Amino acid sequence: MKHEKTLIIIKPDAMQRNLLGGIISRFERKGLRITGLKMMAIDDLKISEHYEHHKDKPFFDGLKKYMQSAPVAVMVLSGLNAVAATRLIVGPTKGYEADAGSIRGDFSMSGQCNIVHASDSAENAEKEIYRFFNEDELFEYKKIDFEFIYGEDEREG
Ligand code: 3AN
Repeated sequence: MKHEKTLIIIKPDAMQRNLLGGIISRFERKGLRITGLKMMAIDDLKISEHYEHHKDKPFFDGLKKYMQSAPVAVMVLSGLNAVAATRLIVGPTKGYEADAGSIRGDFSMSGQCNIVHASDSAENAEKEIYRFFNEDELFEYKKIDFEFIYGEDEREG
């Protein structure tokens, strides 16, 4: 296990349904550190890069339309094992299959409108972070709660 960064997109359905603050709060209270945070409209190029693995799927056009239907909020979170820890908070792709207590389990009934994106590996997180953020929009800082979030041997690495 090591300290990692992960990319979150708070999607148009969450923005429209006034869930932004509540979602950010779930990540904060878990102990993840917010390293970057902003709103943006996702352009065609970013959609095609980000959903490359879905570009031949029948739902791609609908997915693109949905992702461009309102601005999104993008976040970079950091912490120990942050990629996997964040995916647990988010839940599996289909909201109607997600466990209660997860973001998708609590707020989504859909496989498309599923509230948030979270990177699925440290390698993809690295690519996704630099797709959405410039270096000067990311902040490395020591949080005063760090020593209460982690045990002594978990603070390095
Ligand atoms: P996840 O977001 O859980 O990693 P992916 O990468 O398979 O899931 O899918 C990316 C996004 O594509 C999903 N978050 C969802 O918005 C959309 N999507 C995935 N599968 C479907 C589907 N069968 N129908 C419509 N949209 C889908």
